[in-house]
Amino acid sequence: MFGLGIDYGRIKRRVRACDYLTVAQLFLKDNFLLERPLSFDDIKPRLLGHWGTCHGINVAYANLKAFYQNEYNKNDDFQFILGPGHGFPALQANLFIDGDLLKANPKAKRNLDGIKYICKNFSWPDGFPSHASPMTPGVISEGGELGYALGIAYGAALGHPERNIAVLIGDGEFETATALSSMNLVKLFGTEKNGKVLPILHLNGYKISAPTVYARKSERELMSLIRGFGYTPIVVDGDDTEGFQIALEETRDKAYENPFIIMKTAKGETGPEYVNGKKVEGNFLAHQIPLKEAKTDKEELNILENWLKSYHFEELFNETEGFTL
Ligand SMILES: Cc1ncc(C[n+]2csc(CCOP(=O)(O)OP(=O)(O)O)c2C)c(N)n1
Repeated sequence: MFGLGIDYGRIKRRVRACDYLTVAQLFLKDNFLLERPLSFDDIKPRLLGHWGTCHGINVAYANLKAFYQNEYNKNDDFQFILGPGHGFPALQANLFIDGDLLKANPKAKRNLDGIKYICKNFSWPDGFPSHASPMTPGVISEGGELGYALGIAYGAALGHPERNIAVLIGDGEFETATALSSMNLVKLFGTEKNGKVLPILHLNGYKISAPTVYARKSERELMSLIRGFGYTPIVVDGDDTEGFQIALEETRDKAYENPFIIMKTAKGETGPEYVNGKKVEGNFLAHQIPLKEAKTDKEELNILENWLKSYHFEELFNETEGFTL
């Protein structure tokens, strides 16, 4: 399906590849392409990280990347600021797939050795940290302490009319005083001397252990709140790739003054639905590691294997051709 010069299927394939690489970074220390049945020995000894926010990051990044590569916008580029820096493995997957990580790190080759390297070294002493950090190419906001992403985005756009800054804000992060007060910056912007800031609120409904306030508001209430700050809210469903691309197109339309995207996903989407009888996908239990006992519990290991297989990574990468997105 092509429209706006964009291959929607390619965006979806890219999201699948990045989701796979995200889960592989969280869990695997071996058997990265699932060439044999997954065993306890393939699982990292200490499972760290945050899965729940990652699929949404992969969706937002893939859509932005495709939008800025389409034939109308290819002379432009975007800078991505990630509020929930705990979703680092997703950001890393995107930087890896695009070859941006390779520019900063010669070991991150876009082949099986590179996949091994990013997976083994995620959240590892002397390797990559668990959160976005200054060693991550392009990162100017760590996101470990939530709330600053929007303010940093305006700072980066200040005096740089050529910049397009897309900033992903968690709905939990959006409850902080810092994020909310940064919403007022839109009133100080908008001159020709500054770049464009596109906030994308990641409405996945949950923070660490509870629903977010914004998920408990009606869509009408949330949109009115955002309008009240001086933005034009545009709601997109993360699964609707065509809708996402149309929304990005609308952000270019003068009729949409100060566009603000609300991106809806289910927390932990594409991950396990239930573990030990408890709802995980679309619940706060997806926030960190959904299968904590995967190294010792056969049932959890099986769920992990099926989860990884569900992305059909073999259709997206092979050792001879590399990525075939
Ligand atoms: C200022 C601050 N308060 C609390 C935390 C602890 N914390 C880490 S992740 C998280 C939940 C974040 O929720 P959200 O912003 O919605 O991100 P997502 O659900 O996409 O992970 C919280 C509260 C933090 N990192 N920073």
